[in-house]
Amino acid sequence: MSSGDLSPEEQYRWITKDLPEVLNAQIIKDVLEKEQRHLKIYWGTAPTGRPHCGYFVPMIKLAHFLKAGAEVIVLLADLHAFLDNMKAPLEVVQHRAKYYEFIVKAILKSINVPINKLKFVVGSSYQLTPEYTLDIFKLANKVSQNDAKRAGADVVKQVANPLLSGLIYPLMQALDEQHLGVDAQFGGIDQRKIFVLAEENLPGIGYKKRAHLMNHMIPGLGQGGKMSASDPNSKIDIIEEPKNIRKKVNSAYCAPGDIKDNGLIAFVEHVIQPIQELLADKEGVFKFDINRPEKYGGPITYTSVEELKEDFASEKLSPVDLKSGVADRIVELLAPIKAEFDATPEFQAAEKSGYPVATPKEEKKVKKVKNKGSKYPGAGKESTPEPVSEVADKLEATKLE
Ligand code: STL
Repeated sequence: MSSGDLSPEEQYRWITKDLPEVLNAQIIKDVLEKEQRHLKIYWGTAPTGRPHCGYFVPMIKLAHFLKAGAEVIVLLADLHAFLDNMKAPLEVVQHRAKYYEFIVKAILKSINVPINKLKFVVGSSYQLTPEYTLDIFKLANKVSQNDAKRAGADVVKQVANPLLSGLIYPLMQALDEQHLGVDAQFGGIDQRKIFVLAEENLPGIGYKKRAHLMNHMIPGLGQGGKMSASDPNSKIDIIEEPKNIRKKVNSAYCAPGDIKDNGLIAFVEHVIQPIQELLADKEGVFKFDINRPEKYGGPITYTSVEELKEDFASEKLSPVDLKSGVADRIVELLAPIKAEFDATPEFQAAEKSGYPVATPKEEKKVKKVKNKGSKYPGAGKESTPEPVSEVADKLEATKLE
């Protein structure tokens, strides 16, 4: 993928390709056309749960930015993961950040994206400095509680008794643009309210307004397109065994003839097709084989997403056959990433420490201690208290490193 020699117009086209919305596009155009330099852009992610197949969607855009010659930063927002209702406890968040870095690199490598112009920054590496802290306070004197609350409404987990951390979260995300020194921030369209808060308030504390690039949100595999943490079948982890991939795709919600409320079709449109385009380095490329059994019409090949959608809408293509085609493609997509995981002990270690398996608490049979008085055999022996060192270790583990 060559990049340095693209015209400003070509760079702009790659940067904004397939995006549903761009705010302050002029800022980007000015960098490319007037300043004649490459764009500096960041994408933030909070290292919370295990990354799933939805991660391909932002990765495809990072590939476009890199193709345009942009300098791209991935912000591993560890403190945001903590501030969002402690989705990542402080003891494990650093391991999760490392795991996310391995995943992002492995995905990009698997789709042939050169990553030499990609930088990773861990949020806490600069968010705990006096300068950044003072900026939080300055912004806290400009933004109303209501506006901060509303800005986070689509991003911060909504709970019955909302914590103060949910108000700090959007302020910090706005400040990240300044402290990372970028021209633009990229994220899902769910980030829109935070992006607007940043645009409206950074100038008030003496910083410039940035451009914002927003991407589609693709639905998960559950009904109503929900990706739910409580339904493990609604999302496929990036590191997943082929057997489980097929099982999850097979259990996906997929009503015959309905192309709207269909996570599998969205995945074909927003992941499989754009990846084929990137790999072929040619726009519009698409080849989708379905190994349909002879008795249902035999193998079939689609060469456009439109054609596939039409056949599904008219029920010429059945849910079972769509599922089998999508499962084959996902197995192919994830194979090189799983291979990299299996070959890299540090990658495995980050996963193991980031997502420790909750060992079920040993069911200790609590014996009812009958008061037999002090004369029965064995009287006088105290029960063994927990060693002090273990208690201290537990306390230590809850402190910030
Ligand atoms: C999530 C899920 C998601 C996006 C984010 C978090 C974004 C976090 C973030 C944090 C700080 C920034 C920018 C983005 O400066 O889809 O849990």
